[in-house]
Amino acid sequence: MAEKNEFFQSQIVKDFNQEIERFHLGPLWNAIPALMHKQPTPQAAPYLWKWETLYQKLMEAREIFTPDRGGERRAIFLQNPGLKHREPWGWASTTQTLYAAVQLILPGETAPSHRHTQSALRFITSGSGAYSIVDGERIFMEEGDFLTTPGGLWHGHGHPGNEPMIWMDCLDIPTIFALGGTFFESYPEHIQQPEKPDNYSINRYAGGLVRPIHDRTPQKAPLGSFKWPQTLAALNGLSRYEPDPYDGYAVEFINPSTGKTACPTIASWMQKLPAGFRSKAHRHTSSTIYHVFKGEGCTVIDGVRFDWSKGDFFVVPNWAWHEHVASSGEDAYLFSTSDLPIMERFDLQREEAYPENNGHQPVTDQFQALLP
Ligand code: GTQ
Repeated sequence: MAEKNEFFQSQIVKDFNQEIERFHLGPLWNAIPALMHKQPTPQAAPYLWKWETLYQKLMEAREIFTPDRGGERRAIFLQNPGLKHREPWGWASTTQTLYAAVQLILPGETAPSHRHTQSALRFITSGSGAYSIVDGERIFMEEGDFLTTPGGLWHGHGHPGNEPMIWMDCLDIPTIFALGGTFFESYPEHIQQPEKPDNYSINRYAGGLVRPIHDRTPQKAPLGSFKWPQTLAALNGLSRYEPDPYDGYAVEFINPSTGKTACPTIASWMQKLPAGFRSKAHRHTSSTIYHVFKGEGCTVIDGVRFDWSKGDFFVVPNWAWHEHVASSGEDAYLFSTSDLPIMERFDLQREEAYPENNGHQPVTDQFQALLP
């Protein structure tokens, strides 16, 4: 082995590699260990953004950027430090495949309607009174609601209410960029006008998974928004029984006309970790972005402890060991999104339980989050 390595570092090989580079050719013999490794070696770093930091930066952006000055939306994205080298703009990668941002809209503002091939979803972190107009339906938003805008649908936002609103966006921007499938189009007018009654799909699907009689044909987004009280009721029902050893009590948002993920490329869950709950560790090829909706606790990722509290965001990269702990004082609620549907479509999804120490990793370090 040592001899082999020496050979691949030898002058004759180096010279040859350099020679073919001129012709835009590459030497597989040197590249293969880095490109075809035994198992995933994520380039995304485990990372955590404190709410205090995100909130302060949004408040600074509030004065500087307004939707009518261009830029479409007042959104600040979470750039994974391990993926900054991607050009341009780090592909706005929060994980290798997904983008996440926080967006602020003020009373009286509108964000123009547009459509793109990227799929989007939103989770409302604070405030109420604004709407998203998706495919001609104004969907009013409140804390804890989950909204989906699958690729190709016109969407804009408006805020007739009276308090600032903040939500999380998650899109498959890095994936669509890598695949070369990006299309973007502005609506011919500033913002689309309602073509359906307000909250139409929410009202029609108020029974949860019971669907209206003629909705038997699969649609992209038959239900545009999943209201928090319904999600909570589902979690409360689930909480009467044993928790999942890795995720506590978790429900997945699904498209009621297909039974598949609410967004075709992004899976999303709300999960409750009861006070004092400690999960076991596992890892999977899908990567996850978490938002702490309520409560506090920590997640151990590859042996490093990430402490979190309400409002924080953190990333578990693909194939990273992870386990969650909720503080003893109160239940924790985590909203999360992942590229599971992408991995499943490429037949890449794999999962492994942490094999030692009754499923718990030794903790070797603690993450120091940046504060404003
Ligand atoms: O609100 O439609 O963070 O189109 C990125 C792209 C938000 C949005 C983002 C978008 C939006």
